Amino acid sequence: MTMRNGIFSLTGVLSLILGANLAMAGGTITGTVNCKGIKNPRDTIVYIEKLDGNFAPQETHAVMDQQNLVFIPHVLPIVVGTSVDFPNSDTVRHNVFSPAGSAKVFNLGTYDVGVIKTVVFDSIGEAPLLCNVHAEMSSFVVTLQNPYFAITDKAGAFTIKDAPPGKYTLTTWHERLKSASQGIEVKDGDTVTVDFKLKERR
Ligand SMILES: [Cu+2]
Repeated sequence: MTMRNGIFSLTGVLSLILGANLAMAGGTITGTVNCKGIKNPRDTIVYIEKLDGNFAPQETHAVMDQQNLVFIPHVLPIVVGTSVDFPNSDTVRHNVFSPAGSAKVFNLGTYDVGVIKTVVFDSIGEAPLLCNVHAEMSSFVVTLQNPYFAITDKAGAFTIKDAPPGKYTLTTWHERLKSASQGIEVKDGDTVTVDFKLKERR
């Protein structure tokens, strides 16, 4: 074998490996959420309901901040088992808690500016968050089975990348909109487009 052929075939092998890696990257799920009855569909979570296997919690803690008597973000989707930090970045004390019936029931007590408290969200479902000091404060942590989820922007757009190939149920969550589901099929290297029209919860 000549040197030239050697280099040529090495390039061939490399591109085969790279090609295989690209094919393993999964598919993209994208689309739009439209709604009736509320200003815009922002903060709708769109997620694959269930995938085979168990998924590791997120490696870095998720954060639900408190600033100017507002929880930031308003809606926080996470993978089950993930730790969420609740820093008090405000100028006043807060008492974060979730009411009975939440996927995770807890009460952090009243705590000072600069303090960070942490909660592990170990079961799937929604946990509304409230503050015992400020009735106007409200937000949600939504715990999901797997990391294939996205949250919509003001225009209702969402994209879930690198989803493993397969047939799934894609479902929505919004604090005021009725949940909806659609069957989808994800293929390697492909994009599936899904649009939802959501109505207000009754
Ligand atoms: Cu508060």
